[in-house]
Amino acid sequence: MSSGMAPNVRGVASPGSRTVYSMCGMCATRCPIEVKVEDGRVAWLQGNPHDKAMGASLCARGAAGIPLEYDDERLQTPLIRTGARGAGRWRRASWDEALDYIAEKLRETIEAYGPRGIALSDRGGSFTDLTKTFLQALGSPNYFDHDASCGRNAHNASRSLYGVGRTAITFDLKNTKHLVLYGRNIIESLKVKEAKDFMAALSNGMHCTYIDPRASITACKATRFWQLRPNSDYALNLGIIHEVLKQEVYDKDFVERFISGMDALRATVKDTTPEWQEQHTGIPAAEIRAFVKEIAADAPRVIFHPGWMVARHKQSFHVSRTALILNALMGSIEVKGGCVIAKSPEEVGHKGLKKLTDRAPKVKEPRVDGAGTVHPTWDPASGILHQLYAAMETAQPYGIGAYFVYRHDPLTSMPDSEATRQALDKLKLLVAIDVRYSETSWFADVILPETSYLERANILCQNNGPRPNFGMRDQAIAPRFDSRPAWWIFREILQRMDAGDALDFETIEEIWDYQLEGTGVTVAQMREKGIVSLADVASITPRDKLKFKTPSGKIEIEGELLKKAGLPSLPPYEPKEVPTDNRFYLLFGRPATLSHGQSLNNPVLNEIAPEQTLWMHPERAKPLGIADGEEVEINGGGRHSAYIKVHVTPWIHPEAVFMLHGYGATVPLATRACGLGVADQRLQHGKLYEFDPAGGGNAMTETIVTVRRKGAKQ
Ligand SMILES: Nc1nc2c(c(=O)[nH]1)N[C@H]1C(S)=C(S)[C@@H](COP(=O)(O)OP(=O)(O)OC[C@H]3O[C@@H](n4cnc5c(=O)[nH]c(N)nc54)[C@H](O)[C@@H]3O)O[C@H]1N2
Ligand SMILES: Nc1nc2c(c(=O)[nH]1)N[C@H]1C(S)=C(S)[C@@H](COP(=O)(O)OP(=O)(O)OC[C@H]3O[C@@H](n4cnc5c(=O)[nH]c(N)nc54)[C@H](O)[C@@H]3O)O[C@H]1N2
Ligand code: SF4
Ligand SMILES: [Mo]
Repeated sequence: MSSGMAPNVRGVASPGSRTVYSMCGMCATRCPIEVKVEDGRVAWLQGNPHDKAMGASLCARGAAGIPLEYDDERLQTPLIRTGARGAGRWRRASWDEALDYIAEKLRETIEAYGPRGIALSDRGGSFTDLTKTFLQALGSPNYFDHDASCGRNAHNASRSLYGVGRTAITFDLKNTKHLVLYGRNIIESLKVKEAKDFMAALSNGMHCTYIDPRASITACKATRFWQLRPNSDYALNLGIIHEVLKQEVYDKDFVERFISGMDALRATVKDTTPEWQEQHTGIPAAEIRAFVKEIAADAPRVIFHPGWMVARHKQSFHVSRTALILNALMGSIEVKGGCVIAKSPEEVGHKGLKKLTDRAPKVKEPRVDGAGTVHPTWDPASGILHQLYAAMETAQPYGIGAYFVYRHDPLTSMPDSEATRQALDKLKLLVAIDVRYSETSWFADVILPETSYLERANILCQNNGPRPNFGMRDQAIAPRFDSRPAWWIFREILQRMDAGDALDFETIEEIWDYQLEGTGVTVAQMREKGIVSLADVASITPRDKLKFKTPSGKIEIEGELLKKAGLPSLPPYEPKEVPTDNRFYLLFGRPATLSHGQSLNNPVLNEIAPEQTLWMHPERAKPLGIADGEEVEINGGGRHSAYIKVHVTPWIHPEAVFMLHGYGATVPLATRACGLGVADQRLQHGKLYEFDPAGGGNAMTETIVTVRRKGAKQ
């Protein structure tokens, strides 16, 4: 089995042409796609036209799936480390060798720490039924997703108010009249369908208020742009809520029937006037008053987007929370052009997919990060990743010996790579399952190559939403290298560990049959269009039937979770330090053509990648003697220094500098990306264990860096 195809993984090398419906894998949005295959090669990729919102569109990254497929600079065979961790010395291994090696180390881990000493993190989302089953079968509760450095604060904020996570609140952008975005750079940091709906809505006259310390492309499209001070959005929202209550433009019927805790809200915003917020955010009080009149006229078709992590600081949870409260005040919940709570198949009269996790015994051990117990506001379903690393460091509350990173690159995605590396180095076993050489895989003990998204099939996924559906990633072509799909890899490890039969399937079709049991949907139907929609029209619950999934059935401004956690439901705004001299907040973001750190080695995306520069306001550049286009030294926490070209522009707030994320890779085998640009995560010194206590997410935008001319004195 050391080379060629594993007997139970299909080879698809048939001559002639065919069309396969599948899912893009160039970012975690996983858009539905149509793949044209000619003589066993991918000839064309486009959006799946059977999904109306998608049409044939793809973004630049999606279209660059073909150059990734035919690039040889990706993982080709299992590798076992021979030198020191991170030194880049490897030996090629057969799958049997690599998997036996892993099983042996897992047994050592179990002996030292018990099964709970095994952890896994992945990219969250549609396919986690597989990874959760794998861990559950091994007997460990320690499944994590990537989200502590992404949208966790928004997620946990949503749970605390509405009783459902962030992805369960969807936005009817097409029909909205006013969209409010807090650093949600919707057309650069994009999802294809959402970006299309946004552009269509703008053409139909939608207002868009965009709030960001820097002007992104979305700012250029918006009807109003507020360049607020970094990390001050909570003050802004308290100011807006004050004015909404004062002008009495909230939906009184909705508030009366569906919100609990209005007294606490009134008390919190009593003095947070538009003038008060102006002191903190820099946004003129008169603008707040005008804005509130405008949204009152547009209500209830008004959406305050709770963001992804607006903007990744210690009160982010409350920024998202107050944005979600504003939606409730405007009565924009479960209305056309507002926020629609996602429906499960069961809620629209269908059976959902059968879960693989039901095939493994439940795990009773407590989670190592205390999510859901020590930290009641943190969703235990996927935890808070940095606390896993804290446990690797301290062996508290218990030790962690083995860690799988699957479709996840923490050395790029967690702040302070040095601290992350230090924690990972405590492990007995670090396994990376990836398709290319990530920073984390280079530091791992074993690298397992997964077949690319065009060469493999995944388990089916269930997408809850206004119109829930089942989606399929199907195999389009035969693998080019000695790689395997994830379901096969996890199955093989469980078999070597005698860990039950939860994943004992011979083919992906067998898994699909199991998942579809009782749904009335067949594999053939799934293959026909790639998606099976379970509702003809978007399901919006009428007000007289509306009930929220919280203990009280209402939107809970004061709820049990925060109370249990001993945290205030509406804390006062905490003003942040104002950095002066050569100190700046380091803000970051992404361009439309790159996905995090994974795209820069793609032959085409590398060619069109924007030059990474450091945006700086002229008022701050001048006293430092820094001119536009000059190379400067940027330093994070006095530890990590790098050189970067400055872009002097008034479109960044004077207190901050901004740079693109995803640069500064160090793996020599990824020759196009290696050494290109600066890694913001390495400048975020000390931020691995700094987080929002209520949401758990990392406080990355509180990073302060120093900047000086090359050769200037510190
Ligand atoms: N400093 C800083 N940190 C950040 C951010 C930032 O802007 N700045 N952004 C944050 C955000 S929003 C997020 S979501 C996270 C993202 O962090 P990650 O989830 O770690 O990043 P990704 O690039 O999505 O993908 C992770 C890995 O999946 C691999 N991969 C891609 N396709 C496949 C596949 O088909 N199979 C397998 N097995 N692996 C695959 C990629 O090669 C990559 O190594 O980073 C966060 N961290
Ligand atoms: N092209 C592309 N698209 C993507 C991704 C990708 O990697 N590439 N990743 C996907 C993922 S995983 C995610 S999470 C989303 C991320 O989507 P977003 O969160 O919308 O995107 P970012 O680019 O991380 O950040 C957007 C803006 O936040 C601003 N910001 C920084 N500090 C503050 C602040 O204090 N207040 C406010 N209001 N704004 C602030 C930054 O200046 C930046 O312009 O994008 C998704 N789409
Ligand atoms: S947004 Fe672009 S890269 Fe991401 S899944 Fe969709 S098409 Fe692919
Ligand atoms: Mo993200």
